[in-house]
Amino acid sequence: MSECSELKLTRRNFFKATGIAAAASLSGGTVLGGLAPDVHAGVMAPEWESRFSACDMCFNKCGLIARVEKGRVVKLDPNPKFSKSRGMLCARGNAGIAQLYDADRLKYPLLRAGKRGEGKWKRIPWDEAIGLAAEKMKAIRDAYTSCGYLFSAGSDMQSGFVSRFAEVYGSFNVTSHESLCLISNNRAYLDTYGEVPFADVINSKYILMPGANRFEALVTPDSMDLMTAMRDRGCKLVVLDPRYTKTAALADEWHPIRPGTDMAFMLGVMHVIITEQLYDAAWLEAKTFGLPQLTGHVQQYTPGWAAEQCGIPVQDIVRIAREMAAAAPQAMVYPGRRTSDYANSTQIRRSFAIVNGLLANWDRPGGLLAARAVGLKGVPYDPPWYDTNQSDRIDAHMAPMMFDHEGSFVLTRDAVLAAKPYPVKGWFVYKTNPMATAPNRQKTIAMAEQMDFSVVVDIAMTDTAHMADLVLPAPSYLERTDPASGLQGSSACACVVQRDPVVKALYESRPVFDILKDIAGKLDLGEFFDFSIEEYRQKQFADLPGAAKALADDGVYYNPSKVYGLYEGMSHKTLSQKIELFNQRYAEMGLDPLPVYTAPVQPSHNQFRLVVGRNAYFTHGSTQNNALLNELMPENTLWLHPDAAKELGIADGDVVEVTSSVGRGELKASLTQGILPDTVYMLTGFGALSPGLSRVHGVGASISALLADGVDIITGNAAMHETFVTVTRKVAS
Ligand SMILES: Nc1nc2c(c(=O)[nH]1)N[C@H]1C(S)=C(S)[C@@H](COP(=O)(O)OP(=O)(O)OC[C@H]3O[C@@H](n4cnc5c(=O)[nH]c(N)nc54)[C@H](O)[C@@H]3O)O[C@H]1N2
Ligand SMILES: Nc1nc2c(c(=O)[nH]1)N[C@H]1C(S)=C(S)[C@@H](COP(=O)(O)OP(=O)(O)OC[C@H]3O[C@@H](n4cnc5c(=O)[nH]c(N)nc54)[C@H](O)[C@@H]3O)O[C@H]1N2
Ligand code: SF4
Ligand SMILES: [Mo]
Repeated sequence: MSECSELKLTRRNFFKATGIAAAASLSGGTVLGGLAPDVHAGVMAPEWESRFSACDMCFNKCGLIARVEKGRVVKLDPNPKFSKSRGMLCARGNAGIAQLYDADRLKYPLLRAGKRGEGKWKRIPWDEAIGLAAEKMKAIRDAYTSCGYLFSAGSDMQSGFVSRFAEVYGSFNVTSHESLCLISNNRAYLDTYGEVPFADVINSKYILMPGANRFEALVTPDSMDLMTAMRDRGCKLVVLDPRYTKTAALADEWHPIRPGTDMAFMLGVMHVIITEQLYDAAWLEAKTFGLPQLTGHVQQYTPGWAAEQCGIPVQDIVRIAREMAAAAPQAMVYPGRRTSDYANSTQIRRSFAIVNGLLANWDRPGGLLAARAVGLKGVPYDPPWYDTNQSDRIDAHMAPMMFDHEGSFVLTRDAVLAAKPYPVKGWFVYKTNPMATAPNRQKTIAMAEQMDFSVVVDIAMTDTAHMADLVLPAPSYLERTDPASGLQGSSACACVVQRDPVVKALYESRPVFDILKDIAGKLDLGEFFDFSIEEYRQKQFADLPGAAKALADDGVYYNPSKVYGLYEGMSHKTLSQKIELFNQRYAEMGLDPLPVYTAPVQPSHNQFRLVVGRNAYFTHGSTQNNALLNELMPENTLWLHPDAAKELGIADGDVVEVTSSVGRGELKASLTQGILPDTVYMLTGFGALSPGLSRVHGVGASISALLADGVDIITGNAAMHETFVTVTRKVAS
């Protein structure tokens, strides 16, 4: 085991390192205590307490230690025992305190009092709120069947309870952030390797990173490991991105690739590796399926052809292919994460997966690694059967290879708006904000408007809450008990984290588990929520006898296991039981079994392709309103190349109007050489509709109002980069 053993900080060392004189064990998950010696009085007075938790400012769940003084959190620090984040808490993680104590937080249950979206609310007591939610759920089920209610939950340790509730209530209609995020990537890797891999960044010698921005879009441990690998271990990083991101800035090479042409680049790379026979023939023979077909397929895709498509010089494509092959198997095409890009995203990601196959890096140091057993047990239940119900999800079969439990938010929304094949009239939303994060906000507004009743459980009056009927205040991660969650992260060990309250829940906030439990009770479904989260955790730990103690002592539990060679003697979960360069199932279904290139539609003159992407301060649409983080970037701007700006008579700082086929917005222009001349970019999460987000309401432009709602044709993943806009000057700077 590599990295686990590098973490030598023992509990004893930790106390020494932080100068803590003694440890006191306090109830409720307090693990470390600071006892300040009051020598004058001759007594030991407790001054502060430290409590373990896991950050929730994004999905990475970095282990943290909260310092609590007189019942208030005053500082958040990384938990040095939490190896997955390599002892890091990012800017957003540090700003968790500002989220906890933000004046914009929701405080009480609120019932809509004016027209939808008018912003008029009436404070109601919890029992009335629960009674109303249950009554409406019952009425909607009676009128439209259980599938008449849609459940949307974001990335969270309690989101599983929303799915559980939906299932026992009888609705197949559950969506999450994933179809706005990475399902085309998951599809591509599942259909090549039989599972979704983890990148062993720290041990890699050569990383080609197409369309991933690891130094701003933080993913642990990859972001930190990339820096360590480059700085200390001689790893080369080559970034393909139409924008000059922070990752591009720190890379050995940045190639501003034409948007939508990565598959051409990869096919050119395959052509070089195959025609020059730069691969490990014995390994490929033993582990992969379809090399002969791939060899025939890539003959047409010469590096010269690829260069014309993607705009990267032919000599660079050939050189990069040779360099990667020379570094293999400690070389990779970084799989990436968000793939809400193009109509052929699954096939684009298949081309990444296939190059990795040719590099023979599966299950080997510096390559792509299999998930390891974490050991948490599921807590099974037997949902009731409803005789009168729909037979499937509302978006079933709208794309050929959707994920059953997940569907597609964009396709679900289309089906709800068309009321086909059946009406959906209720919406329960937990910890996701599709008004800001799903493309084509007008359609999300229209969907909200046609609901008979919608409930949003959040910590803030987001745009989705703003358009709801009932808004329920949730406690933040520092105030609640969460079930245990298993985390993976290549060589950073398979581990388990959980959350206990660091401070008492503020205002009248209540966790979604309690809300669902109470509603279930009123719908005669109480037996499915007949436990506490602590009891649930005990069941999760049934096969992990040391977990509860490790979590109490260290804030994290590791389940050591082999890192490499997991597939020795094991077959892949694909039809051939090997890595499928040629996908047999796709062939059977009439889909391209090998990636076939189609050039993306180009923007016409004076049009730009709008691309999305994040920065290190903000999580999607949810931390722009954070008091500390908002100071770092109070508004979004439009990245525009100076040549394009000159033609349009736009100067840096001018207010411009941006118009797409679905909406418009106004924001300031930032002129930069760091973007291709036919491409523009802006950050998500600004231009909020809701006055309850006081710092971003009406500030900057909303990208979700501009993005067109195309989908990846195989999975139904949103395809946000298929949006063209025009830009005109409104007001000079
Ligand atoms: N700070 C921060 N970190 C995060 C998150 C966050 O919101 N904030 N979110 C987390 C989540 S959920 C996810 S999914 C990940 C996302 O992680 P990433 O996918 O790495 O994040 P993005 O910023 O979306 O980066 C995508 C990049 O692709 C570029 N791009 C656009 N079109 C093309 C193209 O055709 N080809 C190529 N090669 N590049 C293109 C964009 O300019 C952008 O820089 O980040 C995670 N980490
Ligand atoms: N334009 C554009 N759109 C995108 C992307 C992009 O790069 N650009 N990326 C896509 C990707 S990769 C993803 S994963 C999705 C993510 O999309 P979403 O899941 O919608 O992500 P967030 O905006 O982070 O929404 C999280 C919500 O949870 C709330 N919240 C935070 N903490 C708590 C809590 O403790 N309890 C409760 N109840 N609520 C809480 C926040 O206020 C916020 O409303 O967005 C996608 N949409
Ligand atoms: S990456 Fe940052 S925001 Fe995300 S969990 Fe870790 S510390 Fe929190
Ligand atoms: Mo994501």
